[in-house]
Amino acid sequence: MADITMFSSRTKPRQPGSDSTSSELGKPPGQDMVWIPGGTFKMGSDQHYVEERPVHHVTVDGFWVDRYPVTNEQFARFVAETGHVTFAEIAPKAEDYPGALPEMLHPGSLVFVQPPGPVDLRNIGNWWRFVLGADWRHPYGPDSSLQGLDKHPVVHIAYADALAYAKWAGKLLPTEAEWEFAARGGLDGAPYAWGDEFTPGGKFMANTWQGRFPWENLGEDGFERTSPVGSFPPNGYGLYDMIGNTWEWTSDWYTPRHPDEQTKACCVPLNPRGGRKEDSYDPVTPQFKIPRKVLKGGSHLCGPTYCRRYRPAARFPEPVDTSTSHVGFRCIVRK
Ligand SMILES: [Ca+2]
Ligand SMILES: [Ca+2]
Ligand SMILES: [Cu+2]
Repeated sequence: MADITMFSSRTKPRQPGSDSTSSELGKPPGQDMVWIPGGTFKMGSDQHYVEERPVHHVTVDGFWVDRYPVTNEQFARFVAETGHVTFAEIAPKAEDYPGALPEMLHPGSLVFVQPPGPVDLRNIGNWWRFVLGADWRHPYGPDSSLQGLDKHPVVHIAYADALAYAKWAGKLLPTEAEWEFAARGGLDGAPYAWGDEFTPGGKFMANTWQGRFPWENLGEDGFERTSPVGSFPPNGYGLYDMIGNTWEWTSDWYTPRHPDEQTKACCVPLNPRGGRKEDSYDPVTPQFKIPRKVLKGGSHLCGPTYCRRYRPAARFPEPVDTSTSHVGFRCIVRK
């Protein structure tokens, strides 16, 4: 274990450009992008959900990251220029979904629908509905619109949609390690992106859920659903909404746990890229060969009474064909 002591347990947030001069870095490759200096950090957590274990050291190179999640306004510009049609706007093919009910083989997406009273928390169907006609322009269903939501993160985005946007913007999607390093804001090992307490001094630091999930939505943080990006304080790197508001896609295939800690500094993973595609299928439904990517950051639906995933270490497997009212993304650019 001796070699591991060379990593300090709590590195101070390094300021952008601290390990490169600004002339070396050049101008940000896009508007509202922040330079994240590379470094070695403790990825994962041993204190929360099993899939976050074990804590292990990882090194990532520096990269640029979007200061905010991609907004409806930005996504609209992409669609206007490219004519991109999102996954949720295309009817699923029957042959891809053996056993699917014919009435479900229409364009649609998963929308959170708040039940009127307490429900069985083991059945996510009690609050997730596949709503026909729900898509990024109609986030709550066919009768809804983007009115007043320009600055909200875009939602109902399947993995391919996030990827298409990133390509158009000349960017990439982050790996889980890059995303988590950025979310920690330099506070290596802290449970929250802002420190040791969920609501320091009673202050809400991210758009999460207050009340008894999923039927009591108190909105004490000011928002019952998504919020305009930048509504909560930034982390140590100046990034907004990493935690809460919407989950964010990463490029890594999901693994149910992290690799073991390497006890020699030589062998600490550098820029890890997650698991293998064929290992990412849901073991509960082996008949569906839909690979799953890692989501990070939690959403406005995460709250202490149901899901405590409003932390940098938290992770969730999302099938690439799934879009919902609480998943969006942001992009990076590697040097
Ligand atoms: Ca909220
Ligand atoms: Ca987020
Ligand atoms: Cu959650």
